[in-house]
Amino acid sequence: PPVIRREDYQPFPWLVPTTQLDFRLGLEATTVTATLQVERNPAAAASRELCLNGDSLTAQSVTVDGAPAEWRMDGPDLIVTLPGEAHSVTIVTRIDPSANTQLMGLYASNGMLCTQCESEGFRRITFFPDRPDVLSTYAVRMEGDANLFPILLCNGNRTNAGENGDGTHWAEWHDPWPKPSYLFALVAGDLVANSKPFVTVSGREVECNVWVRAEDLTRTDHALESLHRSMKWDEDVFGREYDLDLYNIVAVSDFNMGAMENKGLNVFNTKYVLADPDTATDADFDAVEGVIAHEYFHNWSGNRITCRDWFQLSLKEGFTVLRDQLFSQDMRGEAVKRIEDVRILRAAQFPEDSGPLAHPIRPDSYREISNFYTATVYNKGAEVIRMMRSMVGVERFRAGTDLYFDRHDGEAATCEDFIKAIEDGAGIDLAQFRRWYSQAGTPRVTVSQAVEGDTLKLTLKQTVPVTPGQPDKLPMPIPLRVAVHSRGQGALGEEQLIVLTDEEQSFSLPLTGPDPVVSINRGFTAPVVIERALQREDLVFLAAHDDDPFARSEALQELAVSHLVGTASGSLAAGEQAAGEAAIIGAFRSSLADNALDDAMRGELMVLPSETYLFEVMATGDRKADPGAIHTAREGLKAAIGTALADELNALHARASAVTLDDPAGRGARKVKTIALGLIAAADPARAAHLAAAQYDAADNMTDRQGALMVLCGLDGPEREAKLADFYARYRDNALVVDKWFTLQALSLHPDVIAHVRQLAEHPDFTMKNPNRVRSLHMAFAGNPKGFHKADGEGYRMVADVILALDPINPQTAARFVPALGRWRRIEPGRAALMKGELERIMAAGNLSRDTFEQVSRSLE
Ligand code: DPP
Ligand code: ZN
Repeated sequence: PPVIRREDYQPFPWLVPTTQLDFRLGLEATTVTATLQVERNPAAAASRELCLNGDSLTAQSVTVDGAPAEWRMDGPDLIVTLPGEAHSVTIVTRIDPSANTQLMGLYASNGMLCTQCESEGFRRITFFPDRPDVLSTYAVRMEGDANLFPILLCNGNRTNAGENGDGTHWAEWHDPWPKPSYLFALVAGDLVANSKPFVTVSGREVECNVWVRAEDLTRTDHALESLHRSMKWDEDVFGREYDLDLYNIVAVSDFNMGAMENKGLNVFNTKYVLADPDTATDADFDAVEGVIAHEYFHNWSGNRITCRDWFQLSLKEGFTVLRDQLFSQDMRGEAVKRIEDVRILRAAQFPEDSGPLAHPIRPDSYREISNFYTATVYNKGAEVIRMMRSMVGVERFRAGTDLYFDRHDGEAATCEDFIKAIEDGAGIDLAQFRRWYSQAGTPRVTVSQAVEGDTLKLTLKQTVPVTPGQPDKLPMPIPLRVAVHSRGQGALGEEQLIVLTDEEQSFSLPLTGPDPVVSINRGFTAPVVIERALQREDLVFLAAHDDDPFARSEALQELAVSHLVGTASGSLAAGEQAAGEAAIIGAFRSSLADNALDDAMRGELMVLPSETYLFEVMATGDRKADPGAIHTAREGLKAAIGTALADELNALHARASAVTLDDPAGRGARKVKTIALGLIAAADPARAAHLAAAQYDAADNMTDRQGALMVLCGLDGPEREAKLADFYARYRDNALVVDKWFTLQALSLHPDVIAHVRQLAEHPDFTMKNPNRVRSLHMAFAGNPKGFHKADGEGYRMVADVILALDPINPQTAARFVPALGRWRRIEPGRAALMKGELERIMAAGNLSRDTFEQVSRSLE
């Protein structure tokens, strides 16, 4: 497959001012008649040929201005010869939605028809210039069986509808806003809506609907309320008002991604719509709210202003992730949300940035764009824009985004356009900052300090690591919020923002008293790794006293990371080992006793660093990660905490168990309850099994029930089997909860987890055709460090088998499994050879999709 390069961008020679689509819908045969009004693009090199992208399509007929046209195929694409300046091109295609297992284009799901077009799915529906810089106004007519498809939905507004009198009916839709093809959507099915109007800031009433299958209607209130909150927030915080009179959300159970921001017709994975306390956890509720917000915010950052080409993906995704993060911070509390977001960044993006698939947030080349919907483009992209915001402050940032929306409304823009608008609107020079868009790799900042009179001299040194294709790196501006506290006096210093721009630079900061302790990268102002040798008592001081709650949790993480990596690499002296453990236990004890903390924050302080992140830290420089040693060290620490703090943890579990479902403090209580249970389980499995079974039986909500079952899944014993069976029997008709049942077993700490996963893959409810189900079992397993990294390579083999089996069915989802194996270079030699061997076996199988081929070949380079 060819490599596509950012620098090769050329505008399309033709404009397509309007597109008329006519669908004769059927599950097995759908006929599409597309009429494109085209005219020469004065801004592009002239061409007599119109190249229309296709993917697995055959043209039934092609006419130009009503007469048979001169056309030919060029691989999958259709080339029409056009003599004049402006023409009407009509093409008829026929597709089989029921055979579409890739879930790109038009496909059948659960008896309904729906679409997914981003990035290049529209070309599986009809021949079209399927690129985001070709904006067109769409008019659509849909016709189909009135029984099978009582509801017919498309983008924009419904302009007309009627019955044919033969059991079929039709609807016409018009979207007044020009859009790229990837934002097209159509849904036809037997659906019901939960509706509630939203009145915009200028007093317009918007009909908001959440469409689901009838049996799911009772679980849609949270999504609808989340939509309303998002609409209000975007008006208040970014000055963005919704621009149609209708906003439809449809929940679909077969979906490759989380959700899709199609204009006026969002299509969602059911996982991010349906929620009630009996079937969804508190975390699920938060995820629904976050994804609803994300897709809504795309209406401005993505739809009104879209991307010129797919290399600019972070223009809409990085910015929209930042917007949804800020929204969730406002809804649920800033510190806890920030801690969660940084945890995700470290677990998902840092490994990407240090591995064979590392790429800048604005990539330079790709073979298959689906592979670039990554944590780098999304989450690091959000961090990069967040840094701009931190440097200029909230008000000037708003001036910058106002200018961006104003300047580029209706355009297909570039990341450069965004940066320029922030520069001009916020009044900041971002010349050097642009390197964050072009350089991959997580910068490392080493910190040293010296007292000089009444100031502290802080010396910072940055290195941006070598990444594939980028051997030489230049220094980048790194904004860091810092404060200098005094451990001697217990005094807290004032916070200020410093920006490291050189490779090495010193800053003079005021001292607050003796024994200065620097609190740095507060609030995680920059997505970097801070390297410093802080004394243990300094970290303990920060963990207990820092006035920035994020910095408190960071100090505890730093304490745990250095202890666990030291333990795993066997580099700690015996005294060090015991002292480190005691310090962590002490910090946990303080968190448990600190009445100023609420449980939501207390819970964050009790989460140990993930094994994935510990691999990252252990595999620094020439050192390799040893997954087995890390797992043992981390479980050992959990057991030590659980043993030393048994009374406190039991008391916490009891206190939290007494809080009722609707108590405002209930969420926090539910969070610490299960965390406490996990620590008790590491120390005293029998007691934990008893407590977990009781928590399971008493549960009046999914958070408690799932938490109890998660702990039981890692233990051996009769409670495990009994509660797993009960859970399945109770929820077998609810696909999203059955997904949880698969996931809990695939993620478990149980020694036989691989055998369990093998059995579950044979379960009658398992299918490779449903991405949620595949993720619930196999993706969960690939994220289970204990099972996946089993020393004999059985976990690797199992994941490679999944990739090979899934690739012909759903290449996009199959390729998502490759990065787990792709990390082999950073793992100890024994496992590395096994992982590499599996990648080679996949490569040797041949006939791979473009998606999987690209990821495997990059992983072996
Ligand atoms: N654009 C979608 C999203 O990020 C993904 N297809 O919301
Ligand atoms: Zn998005």
